[in-house]
Amino acid sequence: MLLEEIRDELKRKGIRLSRRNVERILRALMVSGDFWEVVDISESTVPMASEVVKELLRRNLLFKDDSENLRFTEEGKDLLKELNLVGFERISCPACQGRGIPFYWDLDLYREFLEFARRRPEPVRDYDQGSVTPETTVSRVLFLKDRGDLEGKEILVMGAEDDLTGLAVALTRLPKRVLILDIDERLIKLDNEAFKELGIDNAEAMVFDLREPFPKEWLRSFDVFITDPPETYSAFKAFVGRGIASLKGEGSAGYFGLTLRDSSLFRWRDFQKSLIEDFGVVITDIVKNFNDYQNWGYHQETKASQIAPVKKGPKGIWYRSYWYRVEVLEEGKGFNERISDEVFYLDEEGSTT
Ligand code: SPD
Repeated sequence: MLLEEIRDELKRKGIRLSRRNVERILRALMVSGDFWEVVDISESTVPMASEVVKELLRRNLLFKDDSENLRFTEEGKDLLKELNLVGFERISCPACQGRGIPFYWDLDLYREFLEFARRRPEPVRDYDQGSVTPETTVSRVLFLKDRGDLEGKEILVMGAEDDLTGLAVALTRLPKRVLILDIDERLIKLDNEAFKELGIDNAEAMVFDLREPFPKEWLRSFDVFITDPPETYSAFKAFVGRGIASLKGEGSAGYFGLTLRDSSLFRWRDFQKSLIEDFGVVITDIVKNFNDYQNWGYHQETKASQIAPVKKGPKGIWYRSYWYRVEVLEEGKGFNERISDEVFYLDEEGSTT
């Protein structure tokens, strides 16, 4: 009953969640007292985990110790027994960190990428930056290779170039052409300097705001797109819809990350529906926690930090996303309208920008 009671209480506050979300948060709290680790383990949005924890504190089932760790009270422990819940256990392959793709499969690529990743500028809040680890970026490239989406392909990388995925793709020297678009000119400069230094002449980076429609020459022109959209619906449409509009057609593929830290499974259902019904693609892969994000310096300024039930920030990696691959079957139906929606980075589920 408690799971449903908490779910209903939070729903009244406008938070979309299911009883399984509450169960996952309780199971995470059984193995960690660190709020950010609990968000990670339970795969919750920050508003969801914050409100569930606050409700458990209010009901005297949890308390905060002197180091701001969350602990069950005796009453809380009795309840866990009653609910017959077991603490969460992370079971994933230590060799590939659960990605199914070992980043060290191509050590030369990894080492060369690290050289350039050292030049990466600090993340900017205005563009919701927070880059993935170098191991993640290299694994993304190897994932493309594994799926036959790298060699001889024309590849478009859209936004999130703080991850330097476009640079890493180009470093393989395997695609036919790489075009990188990002709003942040610091990253565009870094990429173009790297291509010049290395004599890579089939890759180019350009400043572009993905809220704007693509010019004709980018439509139906690429075999593969890669992106990592902010999690609002308008950003999803702008990034993924435009990506699909850029694809040549049957057999072309798209890659992007979707997180559960800034969006709920309810929104994932909308995204997935949109992929199939609006964009006409099939989802071929969804790899859990493929993308690990390094903490960003502006955390204290974010809504996530303000609504958290604890003042202390995250220690280790807590923000992850799933890696999606979609493929065009007969014909993709992309989206190429201007997006003027102000709610591009933040909405009721998102909080880390
Ligand atoms: N603001 C935190 C960093 C977020 C990076 N973007 C993740 C997008 C997932 N689709």
